[in-house]
This record gives sequence, C-alpha cells and structure tokens, in this order.
Amino acid sequence: MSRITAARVVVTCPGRNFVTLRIETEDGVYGLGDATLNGRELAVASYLTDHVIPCLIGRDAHRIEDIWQYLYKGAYWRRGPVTMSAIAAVDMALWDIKGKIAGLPVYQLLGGASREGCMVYGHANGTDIEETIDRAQELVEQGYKAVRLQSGVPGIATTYGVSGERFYYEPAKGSLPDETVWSTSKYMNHVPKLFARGREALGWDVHLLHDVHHRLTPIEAGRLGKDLEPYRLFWLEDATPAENQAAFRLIRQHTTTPLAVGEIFNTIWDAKQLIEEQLIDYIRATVVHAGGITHLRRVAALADLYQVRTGCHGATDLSPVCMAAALHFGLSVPNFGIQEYMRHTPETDAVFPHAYTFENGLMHPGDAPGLGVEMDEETAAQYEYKRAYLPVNRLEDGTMFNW
Ligand code: GCO
Ligand code: MG
Repeated sequence: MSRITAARVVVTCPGRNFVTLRIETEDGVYGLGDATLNGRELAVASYLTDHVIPCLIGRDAHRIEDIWQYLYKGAYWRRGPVTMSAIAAVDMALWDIKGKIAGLPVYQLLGGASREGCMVYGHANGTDIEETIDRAQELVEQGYKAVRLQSGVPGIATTYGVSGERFYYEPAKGSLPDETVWSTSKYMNHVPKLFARGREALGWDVHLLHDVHHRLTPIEAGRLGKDLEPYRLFWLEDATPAENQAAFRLIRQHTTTPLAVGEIFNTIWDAKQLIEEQLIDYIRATVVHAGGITHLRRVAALADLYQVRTGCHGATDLSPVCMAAALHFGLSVPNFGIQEYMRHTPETDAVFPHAYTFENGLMHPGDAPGLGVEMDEETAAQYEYKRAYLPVNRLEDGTMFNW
C-alpha cells in the first residue's frame, strides 16, 4: 500500500505547450504523466484538476488496473481524447511510482526487454524533393534506419509536415488556426516522384515511410498505395480518415503497400475492426492519447493475434514523459514494429531531463527506476502557456477539408 497524498497539473510552454500530471504518495515518491492534447491542452488540465484528482487522493498508487477501470467505467462518459489523455496521465504516473518503489525501470515491470532497443524513424521534411532527400541523407548519416519523407507539393503554397524549421518541426502555431490549401490531384502526381528519387539517392537498405494525414478517399488511397509499390515503403500512414474502419477494406483490395493508422485513436474500440480484419499492418495509437501503458498493452495484445505491429505516434507534441513511456512499452511488447521520434527542442529537454538515449537508429528507455524522466519545475515555471492551434485545411475552391 502506498497512498496517494497529492496530485497537481503543471502547464508549461518551452517552445510548445505541455501538460504534465504529478502524483505524490505517502512514501515521498512521485510519478509523472503526460496529458498533452495538442491545441486543446487546457481541456485535459481541467478534466484532471477539476474531476480526476479529487478521486485519486487516498487511493493505493499500486492498484494501477483498478484505478484505470475506476476512471474509465466510473465516469459514465467513456472514451474520447480528453478523457483518455487524462486517464493516460494517471496511468503513466502510477507506473512511474511503481517502478521507483520497486527500484526498477518500467520495462522490467512489463515483462522485461524483448529486444535490444526500439527502432525509430526520423522526419525528413523539405520544401521540394531535393531538400527532403538532403535531410533524409543527414538522418541516415546520424544512424537512422528508417526515415519519413514529406515534401512540399508544386502548386500548393504550404504543405502539411513541411516547415521552415530545419530540426524542430512544430505545426501548432498562432493565436488562431492558420488556413492552408489542398489539392489531391497535385499531391498524388507528386508523391511517387519523391519516392522514386528517394530510392535512387538513398538506396534500398533504409526504411522509407510516408504520412498522408487523412487526406484521401479510400479509392484514391488504393491508387497511391499501388503507385508507391515499386518503392517498397515501410508504411503509408493515415491514408484516409479512419472513423469508418470498414473503409480500409477498399484500400486493402488494391495495394500491398503496408498501412499504418491510429495516432488519433483513443481506445481499442477505434481499432478493433481494423485489427481483426487485418486491414492494417501497424497500429499508431500511443500512450498519452490512448489511455496509458495499461490500455496500450491491451491494444497490442489484440494486434499481436493478427500480426499487426505497433508504431506509436511520437511527434513533438507528445512530451518526453510520453516518449519514455512509449519506449518502456516498445522495448517490452512482443509485436513492436517501430517508434516515431522527433527530437524535442533543447528548451523542452531542459524542462524534462530524461534517461532515454538514441544510438544507431535504436532508442532505449534507460535503466533509471520508473519512467526515467524528471520535471524541472523552476525552469517549467519560466514558460507560460500560449494558446496555439494546428492549422485548418481547405480545398482550392474554399471547401473545408481534412487536416
Ligand atoms: C505524425 C503526426 C503529426 C501530427 C501532430 C498532431 O505523424 O507525427 O501526423 O504531425 O499532426 O502530432 O498533434
Ligand atoms: Mg501522422
């Protein structure tokens, strides 16, 4: 028994907003959980402070599963990104506490390492094909075994995933959402050229990935998958919006390009049909937006039955606390596939010093007890919350479209 005596939420903005839950126990141990929901941060902060924290005080921090079920079933209003990010933060913090009390890194509590490290993919973003390829080459030189290629599309002013920032890509900006313009035909004509050039310049040993960001219809996605088959992608991500899971049947009929989806999923129910019908190859749900380590393990266990592997979301809007949790999960789970890794800025790393490391394209969570991430609250307090939004997207005629 280790009673929870206090819990509070810290909101900080070292270059971008992060929401972190800190839970303390009667033994003087504390745990951290990431609760960041890009562009909607304060909704989760309030959910935790106003509704969850009062229910935590006095509970036994060791009863991770019971607290998870209490928060999920007890709320009556199940699922959704706000609820599941809040539950995830509690879950991560409790695993952190259990590890610290046991004197073991969390991956040891999850069954131990199933591999030496977690293969990660880096991002190569350029305004045109050559710039993207240059950046991919830099990543390969740094040891990355897998690289995501995104490039600006001729005739479209700004393209998702492509920014002026060389190393620290950050799509959330402004005090109101930016408006961007989209053309499916221009995009579909361009992407195969990017990968043709990619294979020519980078060879066949590096894994190449691409993110469509939910922009295509199922039949367009089938066409793109087919056009990209010669370049043997590791995966094609978020080819079409996945609220309609059955839509992936159509894509699957038309292409052998492996499919990944799920960074916006919150529970196993969002992926159940996709997994059971083997409509995808990689499930991208991640610790912070899908109910924590406890729930993600359930998703991975279902996926394992159908040879679907994990490929957790790992953009910069997931804090180092989530990154660490994802690495403990990824190191231990049998059906790990790959982990996304975008480096955080030095300002963010200073707020969240961490034990995880990158070497030769693999990451390891480190062997510090718990998750292996600290929060320097004095430094965090220097960065005040700044409202920021992901952009919105319209077709060339002004029709509101998927972002
Ligand atoms: C990815 C994602 C990001 C998201 C961002 C939203 O694959 O990394 O698509 O670019 O858009 O994390 O918050
Ligand atoms: Mg994505």
